[in-house]
Amino acid sequence: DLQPVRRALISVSDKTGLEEFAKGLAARGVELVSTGGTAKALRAAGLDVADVADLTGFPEMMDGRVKTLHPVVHGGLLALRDNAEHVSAMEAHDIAPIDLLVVNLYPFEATVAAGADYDTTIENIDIGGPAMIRAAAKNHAFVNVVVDVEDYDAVLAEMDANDGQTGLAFRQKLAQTAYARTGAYDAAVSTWMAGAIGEAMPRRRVFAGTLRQEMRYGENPHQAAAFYTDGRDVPGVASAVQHQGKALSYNNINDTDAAFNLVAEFAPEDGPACAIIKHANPSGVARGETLADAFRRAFDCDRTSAFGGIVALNRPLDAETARLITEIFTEVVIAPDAGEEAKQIFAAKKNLRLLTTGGLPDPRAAALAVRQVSGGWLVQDQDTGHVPASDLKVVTKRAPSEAELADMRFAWTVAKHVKSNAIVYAKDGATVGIGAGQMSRLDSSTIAALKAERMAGAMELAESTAVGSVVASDAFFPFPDGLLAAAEAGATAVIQPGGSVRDDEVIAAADEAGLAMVFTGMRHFRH
Ligand code: 93A
Repeated sequence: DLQPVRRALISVSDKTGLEEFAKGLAARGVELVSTGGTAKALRAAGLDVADVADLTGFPEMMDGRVKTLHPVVHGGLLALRDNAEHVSAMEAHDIAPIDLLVVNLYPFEATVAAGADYDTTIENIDIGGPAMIRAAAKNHAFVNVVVDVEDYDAVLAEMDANDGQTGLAFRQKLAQTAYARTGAYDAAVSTWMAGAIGEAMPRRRVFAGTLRQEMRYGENPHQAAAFYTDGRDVPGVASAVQHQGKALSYNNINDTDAAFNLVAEFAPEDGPACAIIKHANPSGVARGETLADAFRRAFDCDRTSAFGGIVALNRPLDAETARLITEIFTEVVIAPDAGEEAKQIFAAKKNLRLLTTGGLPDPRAAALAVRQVSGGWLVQDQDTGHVPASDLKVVTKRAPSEAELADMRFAWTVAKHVKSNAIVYAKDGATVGIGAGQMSRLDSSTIAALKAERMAGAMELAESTAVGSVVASDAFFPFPDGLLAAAEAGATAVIQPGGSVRDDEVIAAADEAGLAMVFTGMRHFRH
C-alpha cells in the first residue's frame, strides 16, 4: 500500500506555511510544480520549481480561469500507475505522474464574508482547484491530496515514517477530507447564490460544516458527538475564546448558545442583563442596576435550578459579578468580554469555563434554524420576530401601567426563549417564575407560579414573588383557566398573542379579574 512521493503540484491561494512545507518536500527529494503566484512565492524562497504553464504548453489565460485544466495535469493525477494502458497513455502523451497535490482554493467564503460585489464573488469561484482535488482524491490509491494547511506536517511525518512513501490509510483520510472541502465549497457557492437571487428556500440545499471540536460524548455518554462550524462569523459559542476550564460538552454548547442568544436580546446600552440557563431553558433572567445586580436577580428567580447552570451576560464580566458567580456552582460563563480582575477571580475555579465572544449576536439578523427528522431536515428562519410597543393592542378595560408595560415586554422577550408551552412571570425587570416545556399551558402556568411561591419561601418573604407581577404566554390562552391561574398567583397584567376562538371569553375573564391584557399578534412557539 505504500506509494512514493516523487512529484508534487502545489497551487495555493492561502500561502500560510507554504515555504516551510515546500522546503520540507524539496529536502525529501520531491520535484515541485506550481501555478503562477505559488511558483513565484516558492522561487522567492529560493526553491527550484517548474511552471504548470511549461508542462501544459499553454499560458495561464483568461484572467487565470484556465491554468491547470489540461490532460497533462489531470492525466498525471488520474492515471492508475499499475494499469498497463494508463501507463502507455502517459508515455504516449508525455504525461508524468503527480503523486502529491497541494491545493487550497480561491477564498470564496472569505470573499462573500467581506461583502464583495456579484462579479468579484463569481471570479472567486475556483474551478481548476476543485477539479484537481477531486481527481487526486479519486486516485488516492496512488495520489496524496492536501487541502488543509494543518495537514502539511502530517505529510512530512508520514513520508519520514515510510522511507519517503505514504500508506493507503493515510491517503484515504486525505481524500475524505478533500471531498468534504470541495463539497463545502460548492455548498457555500450555492448558499450564496440562493441569497443573491432571493431564493429563501431553494429546491436543493446543502449543509456543510467543519469540525471544530470532538466531544467525549453527546447528550448521553453512549452517544458519539462533535461540533461542526458553518463558517458564519457571528459572536457566539462557535467563535468564542475559552479562557479556562475543561472542554465544553455537547450539552454545554447547546445550553451556552441558548443562554447567549437570550441575553443578546438586551442591548448593552439599555443596561446590564443576565440569563441563567438550564437544559436550554432559562431558570432566571434579569436586568439590573449593575451586572452583579442583574446576576443576583436572575439567580433569585430560581436558586435551586440555577445550580450547575450556564450564565450569559450582555456586558463584559467585572470583578464584582465574577465574585458572586463563583459562590454558586456554575458550568459556563459567556460574556462579550472579561476584565483582568474577573479572570483572576475565576482562575481559582478550575472547572468553571469562561468564554468571551467580542460582542453580542444581532437578535434580528436573518439566519436559518435547521432540525433533523427521520429522512430529512426541517428548515425555517430563526425566530427573529419582534413586536414594537406600537403594535401591542390593549384588549381589556384596564390599560397596563407604564411599569406593567415594561415588564410585559421584558417577559415577552424571555418567553420567546423558553420551550413551549412557555409561561413567564416578571416583575421590575426580572423573571420571578418560569414554566417551560409542558404539554399543557395551564401546567406551565401552575409550575411557574409554584416556583415563585417556593422562592418566596426560601427568601422568607411575606408573599409570593408573583404577586404584583406580569405574565407572558408564548401562545394564546385557549381557555380562561391558564389566565385565571396566573391571576390567582398574583399577576396583574398579561401579554399574549391572542387569536384564540375563545378570545372573548378570555378577555371577559381578564376584565372580571381586574387584569390588564395586551395582545402581541405574534406567537413565539419554541419546541
Ligand atoms: O481560475 S481557476 O479555477 N482555473 C484553474 O485552472 C486553476 N488552477 C488552479 N483557478 C485555478 N487554480 C487555483 O489557483 C488554485 O485552486 C489556487 O487557489 C490558485 C493558486 O493560484 P496562484 O498559484 O497563481 O496563486
